[in-house]
Amino acid sequence: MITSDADTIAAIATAAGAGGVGIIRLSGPRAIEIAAATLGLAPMALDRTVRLGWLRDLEGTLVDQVLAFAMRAPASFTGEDVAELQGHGGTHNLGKLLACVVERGARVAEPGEFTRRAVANGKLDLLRAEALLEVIHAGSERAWRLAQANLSGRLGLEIAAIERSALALLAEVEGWIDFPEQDLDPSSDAWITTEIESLRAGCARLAEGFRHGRAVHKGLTVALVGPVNVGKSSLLNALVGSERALVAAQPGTTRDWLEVTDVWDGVTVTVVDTAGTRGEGDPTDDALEQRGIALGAARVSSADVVVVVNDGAAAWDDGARFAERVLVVKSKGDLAGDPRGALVTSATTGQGLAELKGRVLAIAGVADREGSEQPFVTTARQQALAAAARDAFAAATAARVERCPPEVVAIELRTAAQALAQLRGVEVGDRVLDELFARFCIGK
Ligand SMILES: Nc1nc2c(ncn2[C@@H]2O[C@H](COP(=O)(O)OP(=O)(O)O)[C@@H](O)[C@H]2O)c(=O)[nH]1
Ligand SMILES: [Mg+2]
Repeated sequence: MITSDADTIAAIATAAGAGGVGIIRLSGPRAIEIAAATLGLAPMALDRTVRLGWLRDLEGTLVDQVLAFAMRAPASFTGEDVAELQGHGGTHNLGKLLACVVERGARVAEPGEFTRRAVANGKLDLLRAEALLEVIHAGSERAWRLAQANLSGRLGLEIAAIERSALALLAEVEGWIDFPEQDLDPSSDAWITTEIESLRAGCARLAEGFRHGRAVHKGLTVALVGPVNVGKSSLLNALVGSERALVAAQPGTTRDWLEVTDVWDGVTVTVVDTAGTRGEGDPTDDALEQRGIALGAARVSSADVVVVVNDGAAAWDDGARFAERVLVVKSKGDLAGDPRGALVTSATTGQGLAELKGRVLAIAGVADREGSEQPFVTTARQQALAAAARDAFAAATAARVERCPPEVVAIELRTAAQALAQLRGVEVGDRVLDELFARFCIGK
């Protein structure tokens, strides 16, 4: 990746396709000069005041009428000189505008390069850059709210507070290393162990909250499984409130797997209906149906939650093979049958459907609305570092309990503080940045 800050980068900042307006954004030392030149203006003529003008290519041909303005470093998104040209929307038109700035010396930006420069120039920390990506991609109300909360810096503040406490404890413990003769009464520093434990708990909450963060951000997949005719397709239709899957009294109606995306309590949920399996006495020799069953099985293995549907007529399936991601349901609750402690639902009457949705979200680790007011980590990078800090605090506690020398406790506290600093984006390597910004679109 080219990251020379001497370059002036340019990109179409608005979404592809037809649109009322489209924006070309430039950033770098020549951004304002190049943008001004396309309008036949001197660089000084372009500032925060919006100018209307005709943009021309190098040969002087009129290309489009645009609004233009500039923000001088460091008062811009990237912290560099930035200029924006707002032309008419449309892929072809914006491609023309972009070509006009490229032929004057700008380079087309890499994905996420504007944001990367903002991070490099201290305009945005890494956590907020990650949140920015999530705001752009938010597909549900709660995903959006979580992303905006992290973008506002809430997560960063919590992590910085834990890091500060860790450094304060480290200073205290290092004091004992320097003055070993000062034989302290062990009970007088018991508060240190208590404090380390509370920092460990804070990091543990962050690491475990990843399940919530990920489910809310990416949405979750729920697969309905069970023998033919237990009412899986009916349940899917009832859950999403529309007739998406075919329902029939004859077994083997669902041959393919089918996905329907819905929003449950503000979270995007993809419900997968699978071709039912058949009992031993009734195997299907239909190759198509067998293929459908195999495809469904693959989809089930990657589902976040598996709902095992029993109607009480077929052999009871307790879903134990799905371990903790299973919810067992007794369907057709309007008919007779022993639910054996399973959640009773009925596609006909709507019984148990709200309960099913709530339980699925809980199994996927989604916190209830009150619980979700706290900050959450949302990426694997963040989760790994929160877990590393948690483990280092746990090791520090263990060292205290075992009355290890203060040097040992200090090492663990320093490790925890380093993990937290990296979590905030301090001193992270180029590889981490390359990976992160590659997920951005060009122009952001
Ligand atoms: N009484 C009653 N019948 C149901 C219910 N759900 C499904 N059925 C019936 O059970 C049969 C099989 O349903 P279907 O959804 O196709 O099952 P699938 O093979 O598991 O997808 C159909 O005749 C449905 O009308 C329910 O909640 N109550
Ligand atoms: Mg079906």
